Amino acid sequence: LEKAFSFMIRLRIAGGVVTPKQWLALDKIATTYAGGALRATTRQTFQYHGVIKSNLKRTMAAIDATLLDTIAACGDVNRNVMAATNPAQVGAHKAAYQLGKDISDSLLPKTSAWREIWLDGERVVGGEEEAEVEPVYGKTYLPRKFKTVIAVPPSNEVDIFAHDLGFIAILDDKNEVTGWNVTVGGGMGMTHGETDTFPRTADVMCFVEPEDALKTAEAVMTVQRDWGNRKVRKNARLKYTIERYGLAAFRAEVEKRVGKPLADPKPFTFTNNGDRYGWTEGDDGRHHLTLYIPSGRIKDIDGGPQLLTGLRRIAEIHEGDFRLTGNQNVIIANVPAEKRAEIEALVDQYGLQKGASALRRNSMACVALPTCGLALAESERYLPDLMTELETSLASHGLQDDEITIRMTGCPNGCARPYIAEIGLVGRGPERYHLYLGAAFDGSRLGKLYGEDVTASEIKTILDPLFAAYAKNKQPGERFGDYLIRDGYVTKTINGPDFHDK
Ligand code: SRM
Ligand code: SF4
Repeated sequence: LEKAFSFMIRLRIAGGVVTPKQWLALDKIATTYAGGALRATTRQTFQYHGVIKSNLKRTMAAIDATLLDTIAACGDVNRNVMAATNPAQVGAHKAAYQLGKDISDSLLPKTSAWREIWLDGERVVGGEEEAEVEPVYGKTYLPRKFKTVIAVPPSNEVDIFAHDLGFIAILDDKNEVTGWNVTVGGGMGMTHGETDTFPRTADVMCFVEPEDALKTAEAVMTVQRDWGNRKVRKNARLKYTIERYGLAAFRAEVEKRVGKPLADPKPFTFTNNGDRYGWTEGDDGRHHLTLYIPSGRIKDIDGGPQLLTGLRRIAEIHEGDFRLTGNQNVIIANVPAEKRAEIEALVDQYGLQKGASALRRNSMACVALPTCGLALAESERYLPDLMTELETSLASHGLQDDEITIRMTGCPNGCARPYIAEIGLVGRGPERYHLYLGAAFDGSRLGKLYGEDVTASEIKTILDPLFAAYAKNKQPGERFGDYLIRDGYVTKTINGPDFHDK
């Protein structure tokens, strides 16, 4: 008798765009094989948990039938490419999505192994020859995972500074994209107690014309392929390569591979790294509704919101599309004006838009226990309770409407990008966390360790006086993270190597 193995399956959905037809199929897979839940991730895709071994092939075949797959969703390759979701900026969003899709397609491993393994050996036409050579990855792929994102200011919803490679849209006065600033060397993961590992915010390296963007993406990835550390895995990400060689040498090598000098970055401004909740209207008169999905878990809750059923009902009548955001939320996008009332009625009927506090709207938690084998502490299951306590504390200081980012992870890998949240909590052991403070609200600066091995019950006690001081002393418009630095509670982190300094 074999053990009852169960698996997590992660899809690849470049830019997080899903059609209503795909949504319905993905929902069906969730109800048939994955315990009735879809889990929106911090990288704009879906995971299924609890798929039992005997259903793996059937699940993969059902995913294939939606014209989606799981290729490169894990592994030492270019992972699911994230792109800005704001459908209200129509032209810029299209350009960002297209660049993300192009990069995803061109840096996708060409192997036919996925079809061979999961679809009973069926090979796509020409797949056999393609499988022989991996034109970009070669035989040894990359030293480590590689993550790419596309941002459209003023929103930094994709957290551009947390990724190996990023493109920031530079817009003209009509909101059209004139080119892209290229960022390199961001990343979150580190190991507790090993200061030669650290999160790092990306450098803004150069500006490229639209026609050079794809070539530049490939050049950055192949320099990392060739220069990345293949001996020490914990130092293999691009962020360490940039630290080792220096940005100037890295840029020179990228220019060599692109075949021309690249211009210096152009000015840009981000205002936040969260989502725009509620309804927005695009330049083209279409309507978009961003729903807050607690930790991205789309399921029906007894006596609570019926997220799975409600979104299914909406998918059945929706003529636009759905967009997953990098903050684990869902946008019902491109709703024609005449359909809005019908969608709104379903949103109300299934309780999809229950008012969430400002803190919750700016929160994220990774999966952690019970499914993540690397978790040292709770995250997704604990953050909601902690936030209930913090909401009371914030309200007692009149801060209930202040937007403060809070993120929690069950271990230092940083899957919910906690080091760039104004309140970052990182699991150390059962019910114990490191507390990081002083990150920037727009995701451009890392926090600093403020509370070591803090027990769950101590978190509120530590934060309460800081909220009080912030409420009393903040300057107009000053963010919590900035305030804590100005008043000397924590020192400013520059970009990463100084993250562990006091
Ligand atoms: Fe992650 C590993 C979940 C985004 C950094 N991550 C894992 C694994 C697969 C655990 C494992 O290796 O056994 C987790 C599966 C848990 C489960 O039960 O489902 C896991 N990571 C997630 C997700 C689902 C978190 C979430 O709650 O949404 C996110 C899925 C991403 C996706 O859709 O592709 C997720 N992981 C991230 C991010 C955020 C991002 O990419 O924007 C990071 C930090 C950014 C970065 O990469 O630097 C991240 N995950 C890691 C790391 C540390 C990498 C490093 O450089 O040190 C690991 C462990 C590893 O790679 O060895 C990891
Ligand atoms: Fe698991 Fe750690 Fe990632 Fe959370 S941060 S999902 S505990 S690997």
